[in-house]
Amino acid sequence: MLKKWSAAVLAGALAVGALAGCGGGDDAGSGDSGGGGGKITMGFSQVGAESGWRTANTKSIQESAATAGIDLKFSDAQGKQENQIKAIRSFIAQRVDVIAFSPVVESGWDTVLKEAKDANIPVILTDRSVDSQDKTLYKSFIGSDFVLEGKKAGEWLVKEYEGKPEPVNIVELQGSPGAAPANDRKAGFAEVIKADPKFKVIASQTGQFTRTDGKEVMEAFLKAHQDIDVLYAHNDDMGLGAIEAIEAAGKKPGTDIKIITVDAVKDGMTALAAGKINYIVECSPLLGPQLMDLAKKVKAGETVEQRVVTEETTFTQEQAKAALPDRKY
Ligand code: GZL
Repeated sequence: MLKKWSAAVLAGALAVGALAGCGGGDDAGSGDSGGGGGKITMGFSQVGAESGWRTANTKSIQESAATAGIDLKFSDAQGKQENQIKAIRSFIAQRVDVIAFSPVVESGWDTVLKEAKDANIPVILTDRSVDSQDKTLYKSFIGSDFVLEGKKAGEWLVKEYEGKPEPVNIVELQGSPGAAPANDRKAGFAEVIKADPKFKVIASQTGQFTRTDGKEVMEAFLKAHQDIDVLYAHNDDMGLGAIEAIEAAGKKPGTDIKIITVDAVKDGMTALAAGKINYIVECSPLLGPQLMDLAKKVKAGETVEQRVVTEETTFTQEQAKAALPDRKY
């Protein structure tokens, strides 16, 4: 008798387990593995690990996925578009529930995004956008307005040199070639300073968003130009590398050469508080929580905003001193 009873219990237990598995399993037909109340799986392709901002952004994505109970498949593209395309194709093959990525460059995404759309896997862009004309290729883009960031940098410079007639010679350290923040921060800054011909960009070159390249390019700028008044660097890391070059050349960063950067990571804010940088335009890397909320809404079939602009501000030296103690990154 006992044997028959235990067999029935075992059969029942197996049936329940199987049902629970169906809810969390992946139904290859629709690619819907979250609909049955199962864990959402997100494939995320990250640009790389080029800067302090990127490190903080990766931390935000990974911690937010864990908090949201989302199973994160994370891939580091090491700055290469072909690696991101490979990762997205792998996520499609694995039939993840949602794909999110920060496009290393703006162009060349339509083919692989169409493959994700044909596989019925929603895509969310985070941090950087793409120049695809077909807005149905992604559900939402969450990130900063980089043109506005460039304009804020230009507006500070215009105010700083108000009433001073002499020419203002500017050198510019651009972000990585083809990247939306590099293109847009350059455009926004140029748009503002073109109002007054005294502002002259005498040299502009990519520093790849890294300290190492920022230092090397600034060394070259200093060798070629004795009359540099201002450095505009598209991120803190290149500005920090440039500070090393400026000091090695016997000049005082923030005094002999005024410096404007973008990001507001801790090392940048520390240099700003010390007067080695003069102004920082913030670009928040803490996109994780909003990305995970968007992923859950997209997976639940809810309509989401196609464009989510992140909140950010600007910092002077005094503001940096006040903000540093509470800085999260
Ligand atoms: C901006 C981000 C940029 C940062 C850099 O959203 O894409 O890339 O400004 C980072 O520090 O390397």
